[in-house]
Amino acid sequence: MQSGEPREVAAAAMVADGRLLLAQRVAPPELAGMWELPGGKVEPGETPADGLRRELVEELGVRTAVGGRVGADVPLPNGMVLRAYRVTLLDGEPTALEHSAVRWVGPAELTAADLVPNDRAWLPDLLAMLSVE
Ligand code: DCM
Repeated sequence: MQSGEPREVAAAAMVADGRLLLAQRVAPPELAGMWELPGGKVEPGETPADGLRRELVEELGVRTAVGGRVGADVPLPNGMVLRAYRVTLLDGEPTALEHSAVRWVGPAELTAADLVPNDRAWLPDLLAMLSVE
């Protein structure tokens, strides 16, 4: 267990062909139907990259490579911290195994998307990422 560090939720900023992958949440009720960067809780003993790669297998059925951070830390009400990472798709087509849908979005669709409030904070960073792809 990393002492002194809050537990982390790691989220994937996965970009391919100038588009970003969004996934539609099914729960909790107040977030259901909204779109997020897929990911989840890093387990004790996992690095954030390990945890994120595992979550992306479970949620999307894809093999990925995890790169550097995108955007700022987002403190979560439960004392955890949410962090986004650049992710590259290595193998597979992202499939909504635990979400209601997934879709690839360009800058205009991303700006218009009904993002979960935590992820909306990253919008400028995500748009910058898309514009340099
Ligand atoms: N979360 C978020 N944005 C993401 C991924 C997760 O705000 N892109 C939040 C929702 C939950 C917590 O992190 O408060 C844990 O995520 P999950 O419920 O998906 O395990």
